[in-house]
Amino acid sequence: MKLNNSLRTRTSTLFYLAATASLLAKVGQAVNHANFKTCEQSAFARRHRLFADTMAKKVAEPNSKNTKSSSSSSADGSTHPASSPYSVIDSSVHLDGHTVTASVQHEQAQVPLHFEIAFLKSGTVRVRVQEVDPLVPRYSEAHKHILRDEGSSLPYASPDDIKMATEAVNGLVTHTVSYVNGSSAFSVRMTENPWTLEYLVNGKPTMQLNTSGLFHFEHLRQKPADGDLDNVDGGWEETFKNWTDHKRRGPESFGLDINFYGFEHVYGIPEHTSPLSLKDTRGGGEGAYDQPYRIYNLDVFNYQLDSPMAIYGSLPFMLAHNAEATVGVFWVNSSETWVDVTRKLNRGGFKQQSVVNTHWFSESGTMDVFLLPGPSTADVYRQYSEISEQTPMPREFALGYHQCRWNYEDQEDVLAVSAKFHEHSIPYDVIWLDVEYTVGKRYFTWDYDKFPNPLGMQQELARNGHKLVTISDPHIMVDNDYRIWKEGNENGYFIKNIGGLGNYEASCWPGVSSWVDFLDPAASKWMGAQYGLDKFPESTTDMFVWNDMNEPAVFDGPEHTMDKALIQHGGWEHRDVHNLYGMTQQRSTFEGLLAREPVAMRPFLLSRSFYAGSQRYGAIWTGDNTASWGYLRASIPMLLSNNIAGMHFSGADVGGFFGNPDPELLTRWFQLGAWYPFFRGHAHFNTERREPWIFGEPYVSYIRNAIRERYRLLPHWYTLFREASLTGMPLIRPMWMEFPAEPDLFAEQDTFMVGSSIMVAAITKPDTSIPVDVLFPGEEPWYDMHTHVAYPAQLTTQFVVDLANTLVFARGGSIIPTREQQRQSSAYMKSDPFTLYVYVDQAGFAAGKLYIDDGETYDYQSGAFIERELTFLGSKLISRASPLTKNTSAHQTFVQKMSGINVERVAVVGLAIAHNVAEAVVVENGTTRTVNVSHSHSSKIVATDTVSNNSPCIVICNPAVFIGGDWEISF
Ligand code: NBV
Repeated sequence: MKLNNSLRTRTSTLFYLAATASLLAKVGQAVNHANFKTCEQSAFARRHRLFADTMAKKVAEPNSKNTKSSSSSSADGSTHPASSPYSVIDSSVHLDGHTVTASVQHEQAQVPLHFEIAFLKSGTVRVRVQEVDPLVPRYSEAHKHILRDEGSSLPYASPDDIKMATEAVNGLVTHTVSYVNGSSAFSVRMTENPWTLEYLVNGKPTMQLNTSGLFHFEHLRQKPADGDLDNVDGGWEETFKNWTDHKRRGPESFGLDINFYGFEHVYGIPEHTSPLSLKDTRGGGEGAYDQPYRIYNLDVFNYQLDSPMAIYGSLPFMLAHNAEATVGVFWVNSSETWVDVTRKLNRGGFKQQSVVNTHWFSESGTMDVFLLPGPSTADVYRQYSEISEQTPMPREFALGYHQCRWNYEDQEDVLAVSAKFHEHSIPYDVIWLDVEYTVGKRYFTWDYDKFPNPLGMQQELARNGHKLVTISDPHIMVDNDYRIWKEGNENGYFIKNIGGLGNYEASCWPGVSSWVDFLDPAASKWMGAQYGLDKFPESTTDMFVWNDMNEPAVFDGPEHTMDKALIQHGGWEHRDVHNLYGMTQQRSTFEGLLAREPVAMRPFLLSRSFYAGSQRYGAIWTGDNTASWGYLRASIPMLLSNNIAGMHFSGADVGGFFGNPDPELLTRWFQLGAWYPFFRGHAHFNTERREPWIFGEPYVSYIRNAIRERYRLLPHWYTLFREASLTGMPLIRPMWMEFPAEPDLFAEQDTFMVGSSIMVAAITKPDTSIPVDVLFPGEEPWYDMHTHVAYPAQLTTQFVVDLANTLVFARGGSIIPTREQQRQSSAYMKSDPFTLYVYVDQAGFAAGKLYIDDGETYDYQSGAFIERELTFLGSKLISRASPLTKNTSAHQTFVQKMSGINVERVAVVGLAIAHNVAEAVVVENGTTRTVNVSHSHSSKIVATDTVSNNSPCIVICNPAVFIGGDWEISF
């Protein structure tokens, strides 16, 4: 059925004009802080901070009345003041299989709490707490949405490997639960009175719980009669601006301190604009914050840089790192959460070490926290992958460049932009349509005045290997003539008003709208089905999806989102599940896209909001940034933090959403964006056009080079996704992750790694005459990837980088696969040959991987992939199948399909060998042949220092070895 423009209602148009005008007025302004709560304005958060203050005072005055305070000693002699009103009820500690249970009680409350402390196979410890007998059920299903297999079959340790011993240590009854796994010994020491928990790895304390005494659990209670309602500090109701939040269950929050002993740096818990190494949030020195990091998905217009404010997405996963170890914390809860960070640095003290104190508090639900012991970063991600699914293999085209704008006006505009890319020989994969393609923001409709032939448009794009993405938001316009609203209403698929009766209605883009309740499996399935080819008019399998505004953004709601007391599926309040909203929409879209084709193809979708678990469904981006150097620079720690937390496939709007970038900024943004896992240019409708060619020469050439570099390295990116999908390792990594024992790198955020073999030193300041310092870490040489000039490790070098250049270095010891032929889109590169760059280390060694599959189906799960391990030593390059190769018929068919796809070039960089080598010997399939070798030296030097070590580069010309076979090339 074709919906025509008569469906555009007055409400929608008027509303839209008003909203647009007010937006335009605001662009360029700072965030309106008054619209968002501070910690002091969020009643439960305020209570937890007050509690923390009280406890801190008690520690300072240990002899004050009513204080249960004592000091316990750690294995290495460190002491921690434990002062807490909570203690274990006598004889309640039991070891039952892999779980220790205990009942814990506040010194004044008569409501016992049930604690479960369990070991998982890899050494991860899970701590869960709620009332022994809750008055009414708490929301305890967050893990079902977040964890692997809905958290139902986590790999717990075998009970035989777990032992518990009880003894008195310094007068405190202490239970030590030990678990040995391979060469690592894990133990948890729990004191009874007060209750504390310390996690030791190989005898060393790492994470400590409640050693600052901040564990605080607001047990559920009867609501007093209205007249007697004792609304202690916002427990039953609180007001923010014009909104009053009536809490039907009263106060039900909880908080806990998790202290990282021996650490100075913590990372993660996106999405914030804070630096990579998280700043202190209380009592810190200059530049520290005075607010905790907030974990509450919000549409924050004009978000501020260098702030702990919540923005669109979040993921409560934190890492702590020191030169010896990395450990992690995963806080599984879907309600509003805050995290305070304070550090005590103690670098020289006898037996005293630095500690990072973190204080976590959530508004509702149950306490469910995982402690991941590491000790290496790879171990932490292995442990994380045990409980949380990792990023799956994406659709290959999604790694190419995406061109977006609010809005490409009409069909002609879309096709003209596409043609311009071809005219300028700039590859791109996807062109995007923002809200204006619809009839009055009714998703799943087309405005046929602007897009008279959407099918023809998609076919035209597809002919050149391009895809289309259309936007689809979760707010559904209230309109009885709009099929989606009508069906959703008839079936009760929308979020309900407070009290549970009637659809919640509020304003968003289309005007008065209702919101799909994705928590309801039937609603989720129904909405997902709208992406079916039979449902979404004129859609094709080359069309993909963008879910925006899914925090959810509500124009006239508290903090621009939903009232917490609204009712969702199962009778739960929105309060309990707020942070899941975006993720559940992503899940619905993902499942809908998956179901739309007879043969499952990997979906691609982009979401603005995210939460733990979102990584399973697609990419996210950092929302509405601004065209300024500050936002360019901030994109690095933001995307690194996402990657640290497991939300790998992320990007920032290239060019900046608001405002107009000048040519220098735009060029630098493309040069950096080419290294974002998700690479998309986007702009607000009120900005001037800034597609790659708009500023003419020389900029268009610089931008072309940046995009082309992305395409050359697509094989490397795809191989990195393979690694992430198997191991959970970030795609882009902070420097410390690859060089964990170099403290100078622990806070580094202008330079980052792409996988383990490429270092990008971002240029995020204007004025090309200002030198950029690069520290080359590790022990092996680094090679400028454009010039092949080598830089020795442990040297800081200054570079003056003109706008044509970027600073990208390959790590000595790595092999990086590329495809050098430039095409219109990644689709046309599928049969192209590969080039292998071998960057040798000091010993003349290098290793790398290459992973290839069909880039679109799930056949790789049955073995339809090629995964090669490449090793270079002593002037010989060897290709062998990775041990993960499955010799199934699917594998054989795929290998057969790939036959003829060869290595067209091997470039060995940095190997000092005789220059008279003229040929190489290729051994493949039992036959031997010789091929030509050429030599080159880099000539271009961008460092200001004189560099004498131009690296030799030996190029083996067209060895023509099969990319999927065993072979050796030597010279
Ligand atoms: O759909 C319009 C925009 C979109 O372009 C942007 O990327 C999103 O972050 N959307 C927000 C809604 C309104 C923004 C002012």
